[in-house]
Amino acid sequence: MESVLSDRLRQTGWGAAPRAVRQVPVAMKVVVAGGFAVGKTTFVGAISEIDPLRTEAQITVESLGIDNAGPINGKTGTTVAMDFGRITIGPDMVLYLFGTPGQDRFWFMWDELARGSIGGVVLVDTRRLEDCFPAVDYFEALDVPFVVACNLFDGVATHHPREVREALRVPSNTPVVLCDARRKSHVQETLVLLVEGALRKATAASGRSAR
Ligand SMILES: Nc1nc2c(ncn2[C@@H]2O[C@H](COP(=O)(O)OP(=O)(O)OP(=O)(O)O)[C@@H](O)[C@H]2O)c(=O)[nH]1
Ligand SMILES: [Mg+2]
Repeated sequence: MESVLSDRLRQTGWGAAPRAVRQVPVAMKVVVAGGFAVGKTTFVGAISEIDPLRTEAQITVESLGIDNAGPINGKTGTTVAMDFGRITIGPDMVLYLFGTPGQDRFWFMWDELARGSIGGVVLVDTRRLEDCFPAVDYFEALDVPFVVACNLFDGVATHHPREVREALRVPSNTPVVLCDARRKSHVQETLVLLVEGALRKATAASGRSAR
């Protein structure tokens, strides 16, 4: 993560900025959101360098007809509070990942998890696109950068990212990418895009306040 991220930041010219202008927080918090069973816990677990903290509860028969995991069979647990993971990016930079619970009855947790975050990842199961609308709306309302990551269930892209972008009508500066949440390299690339977006936004804001 460290080398990929620092290489990419150099390409964007970020490394050339004077330290005083960078205002990079020592700890960056990222929220991983999306609908029920879109792979949020899997995403955090694929990259966290510590054993991720998970708050999974057993799915019971009472939730049948309430929690719709769509075509995903065999899901036995669901996040009821959050997932937590950590990635060290450099000697003075750490990324903390917070995965949200996916079921709408736990949405009250989102504000707590999002407080102080640099932005978010919206994981999407393109077979249930509408399930990600609340997460997209949430980050747009917060006005923080986010990346839409279409989870490649069964390694298959059912829709082109361009189609997903059109369907979600996300702003043109919001990346829409394909991402297998089980693969560390995919998760890493998604997070690099998010951090780049957050840094661009911070640079633009510091430029405005300097004027
Ligand atoms: N084939 C495939 N399966 C995946 C992928 N990502 C997640 N899964 C599976 O999909 C199921 C749901 O994944 P989770 O990571 O629990 O999803 P979640 O979004 O955290 O679910 P909730 O917390 O209940 O909302 C699990 O059985 C995963 O093993 C993927 O990229 N491909
Ligand atoms: Mg989960």
